[in-house]
Amino acid sequence: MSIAELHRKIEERSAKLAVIGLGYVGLPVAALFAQKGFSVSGVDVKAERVDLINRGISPIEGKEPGLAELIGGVVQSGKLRATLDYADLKDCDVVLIDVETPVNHAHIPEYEALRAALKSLSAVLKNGALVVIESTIMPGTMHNVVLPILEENTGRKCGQGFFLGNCPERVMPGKLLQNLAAMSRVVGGDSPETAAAMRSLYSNIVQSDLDTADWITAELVKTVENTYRDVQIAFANETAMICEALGADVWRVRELVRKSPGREMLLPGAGVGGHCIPKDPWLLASSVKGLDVRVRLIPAARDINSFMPNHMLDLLKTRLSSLKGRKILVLGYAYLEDSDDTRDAPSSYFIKALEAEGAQAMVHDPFVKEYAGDLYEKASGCDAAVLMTAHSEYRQVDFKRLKAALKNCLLVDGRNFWDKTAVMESGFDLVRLGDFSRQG
Ligand code: SAJ
Repeated sequence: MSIAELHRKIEERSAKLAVIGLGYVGLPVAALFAQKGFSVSGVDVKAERVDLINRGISPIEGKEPGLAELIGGVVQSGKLRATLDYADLKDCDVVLIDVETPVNHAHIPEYEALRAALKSLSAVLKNGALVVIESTIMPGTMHNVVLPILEENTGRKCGQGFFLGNCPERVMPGKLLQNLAAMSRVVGGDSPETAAAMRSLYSNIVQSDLDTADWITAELVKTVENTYRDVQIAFANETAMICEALGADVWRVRELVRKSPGREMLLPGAGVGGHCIPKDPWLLASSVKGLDVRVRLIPAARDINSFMPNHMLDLLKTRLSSLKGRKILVLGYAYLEDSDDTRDAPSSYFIKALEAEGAQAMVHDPFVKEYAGDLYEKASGCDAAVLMTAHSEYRQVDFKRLKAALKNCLLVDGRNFWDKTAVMESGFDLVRLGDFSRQG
């Protein structure tokens, strides 16, 4: 099948689609294309996930508006079917790949899942089919990893026996369907014709810009946009620590800095977690390993942001000289406010640091089952409370009850969350990240 024929089938929506990896990216994408009338086969390695989907049940935790209903509808209509078996993809014209692409402790990208998916797909890939990598990958991966695996394992040439694209996803937990429809995407093709066919495909589910590009540009856009955010957050965090040292209030400084045009200073905080921001800078930095360019700012920003949970311990120790034998109430475990997503959560590092000092962490999080429960019961007998995640529920804290429960009226605020006057008038000793001003 030529790219022109494939393009036509896409336009007619007669092209059979497949999505490999039915996680928080792949499953919503598969369901959205199915809703548009495409026949979609989804492949995953987890049997229980496949079974849930085929029963019309969403396996994705957390509040994702509209997703459960969408999945139920497209499974019921027979447009979406999940399977463990790659053989079910043999008639597919387009295959999207949404498998995990983690980095290891040495910050090197690990592509086991990607390699396995590509090899299994190669064994059944239809002649002339289009393969699109949606996972976030290190710039250069399309040319140096994906292309060789497909050509070697199919025995066919890219651009003739199959077509190949990169279309990085832009999603955010809690807004999966909304972001997929609303956010622009880069469609990187092996040729302009392939990129045009990809635009035609994605125009079914994306209502925003679809910008055509080559592979390296598409790979760079995704990793650069998240690295940009990480560096911006690191700047805010380092400024917060400077303000502490100078007895200033970073929140007031930030408010006035932002009055200057183009100074959109981000928020200092107790740490930077999640599935994207802590990982993607390493994918970008690794892309030039061994080449004649020194990458200094990106690792330095990661170092600052990774330090913030330890800095929260430093703030605690400005009041409690020794933490040994202390009980500390940790408010928030999820990496993001009003989310149950705990991937790479700053609180996990903060708790490890507490325990290394011989303290005990009493963790509360209304969104994380393991840590839900009565906040004041958990506070009972604790030497301090430390706010790590800005869950809205913590706006309703009854300071009188909290004060009665705690052994010490000590609060550490890692997210500029509470009004400092109100808290101090409630009789608390309040330590605020970034604010060592006299009234702070
Ligand atoms: N954080 C700060 N200060 C800030 C912003 C965030 O400390 O000013 C912390 C958060 O507490 C969290 C971490 O950084 O622990 C990440 O927060 P995030 O707002 O970046 O949320 P994520 O991780 O869901 O990022 C995703 C990314 N989207 C994609 O990868 C497609 C990111 O590029 C988006 O900017 C972000 O969603 C968004 O806000 O949409």
